[in-house]
Amino acid sequence: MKIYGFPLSPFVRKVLVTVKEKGLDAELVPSNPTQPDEEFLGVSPFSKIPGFRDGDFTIADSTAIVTYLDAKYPEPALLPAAPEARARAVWFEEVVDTILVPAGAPIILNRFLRPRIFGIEGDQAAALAADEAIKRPLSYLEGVVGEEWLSGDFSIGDISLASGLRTLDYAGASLDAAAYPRLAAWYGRVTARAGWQAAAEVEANIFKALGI
Ligand SMILES: N[C@@H](CCC(=O)N[C@@H](CS)C(=O)NCC(=O)O)C(=O)O
Repeated sequence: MKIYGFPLSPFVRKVLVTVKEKGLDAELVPSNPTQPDEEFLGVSPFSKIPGFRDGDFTIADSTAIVTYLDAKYPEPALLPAAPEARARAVWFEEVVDTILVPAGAPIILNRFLRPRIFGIEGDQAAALAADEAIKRPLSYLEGVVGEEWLSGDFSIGDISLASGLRTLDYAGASLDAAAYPRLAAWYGRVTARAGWQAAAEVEANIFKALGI
């Protein structure tokens, strides 16, 4: 199995954590979506990370990859069987992918990627506006997070949200436990899991190898 991309991307991390939660292994192939090589374009035709290969099968998009992984390697299930729980797990995944991550993207771009990776000044006004923009999805999530997981058993919703929050950590926008205490407690539960820790180790090694 191969995952193409960098785990700074919450979408790449989502796939990596999914693989580890299922007790599987995958090679993480560093791939730059702005400078795609042929192998990467072969699995991700629009040059987005993550791309994925399992034997002869290739697919891109984290949601599509996780859907494949959960069907092919069903234990433990990360898409719940009950219709309501499954729908809510996908809902939380989508809240992160389409609302929280786009709202927080200027924080990553202007406080991490531009100054630390591209060596150019970040747009601080854009980052400050994004600090405000992420409050709405975070407040919503604070209001709905339960005593254990987001949708019954641990699911793709939990993985997706924790992956998004972890990316914000890199830009110094870590979750404020005073403002979001229930979410912070839930994040602690996710990051204590063996699957998360195994993925975090892979991620740390990549960042170390890149000197970041
Ligand atoms: N819906 C896609 C989103 C993938 C995506 O937008 N990845 C970003 C990195 S976080 C990317 O490849 N951006 C490069 C570009 O758009 O050129 C997924 O879930 O995989």
